[in-house]
Amino acid sequence: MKILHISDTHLGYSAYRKITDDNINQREKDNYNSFQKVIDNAIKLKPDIVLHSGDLFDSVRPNNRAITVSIKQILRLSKNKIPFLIISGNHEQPKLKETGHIFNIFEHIENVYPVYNLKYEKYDFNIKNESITIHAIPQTLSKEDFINNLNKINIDKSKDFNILILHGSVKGIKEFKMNEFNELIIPDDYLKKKFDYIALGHYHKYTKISSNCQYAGSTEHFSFSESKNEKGFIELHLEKNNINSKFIKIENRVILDLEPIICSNLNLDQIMKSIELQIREIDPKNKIFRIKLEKIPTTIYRGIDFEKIKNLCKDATHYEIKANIESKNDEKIIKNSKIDALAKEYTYFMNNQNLKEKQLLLELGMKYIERIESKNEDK
Ligand SMILES: [Mn+2]
Repeated sequence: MKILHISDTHLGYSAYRKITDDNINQREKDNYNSFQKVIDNAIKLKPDIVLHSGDLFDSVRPNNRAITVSIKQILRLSKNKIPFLIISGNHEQPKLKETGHIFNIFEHIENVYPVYNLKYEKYDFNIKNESITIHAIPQTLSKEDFINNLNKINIDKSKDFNILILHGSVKGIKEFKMNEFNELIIPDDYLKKKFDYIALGHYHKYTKISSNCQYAGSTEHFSFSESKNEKGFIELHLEKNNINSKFIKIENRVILDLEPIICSNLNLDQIMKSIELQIREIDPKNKIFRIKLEKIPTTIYRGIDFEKIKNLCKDATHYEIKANIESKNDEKIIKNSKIDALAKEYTYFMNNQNLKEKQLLLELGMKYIERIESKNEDK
């Protein structure tokens, strides 16, 4: 039996300011393309089942484009009679039941099995004379609920295969935490149970915990910290007492977190040269990258020719400069040129407005700018 395991597609995610010719956020569009590539692969590989281990959408209320893309791609599987089973992840799970769940739109689509009712559900399939049970737990409202549901699962020994699908981080392994307030913790002893395969979602890096327990990872890079990870999905071959799996990589837009330039013993000219060299080496066209300046004194930072850098990077999809500034009184300041640019623009705009509440709006606006723009920092 052939199964594809995909995860964390986060449809509706957007980032940075670059927009496409049709006025869509470039990163939002990139992410739709990555999802489409995965479905293209699925159609080509003709698996018996496709599993999605959560965070199909980036938010509880995805925008209309994200919904349209999801339906369009999932219908391709449906029309090819490939069962698609998906559990809800923490990103798309509303905190209140009354909100209603976006996965409701997948009800009544043939061959699509959305699991989002806050509790354990079990699905049986018979495929080419082999039987399989999929034990699925979606995002629950509390950590206790999650454990209670885990305890309800019994492996069905009458079936050829039993698969478990979950969305959460593995207990005791700090690396798998995404540091989100509602993430669920999977007890590690649970992963030793005799499932033929455990399909995990939530952690964005493809990770083989054991031969039969894997994170598929996300299908797109969602932060600089993921820039070194390959993105794709898992192809599984299940045979009696034998599982074979391979990771299938998809091509995404290039994202680079460049090696930091240690500035403490360099003068302004040398720093500018190092920056220029880094930019030339990567060829910025259509790429996303971050330049990092470490230990740069305030006085030198002020002299950086940001206009020149902007010009060298004009074909990039996005670039930013993160500077760890060292001031005289040893105070550490982290500057981000991107935040600076928007903040300056906003301050200039506000100062030219004739409004009574100018000062208040200026302060509020700056707070929002910092909050939004630092969202993708340091991840
Ligand atoms: Mn998640």
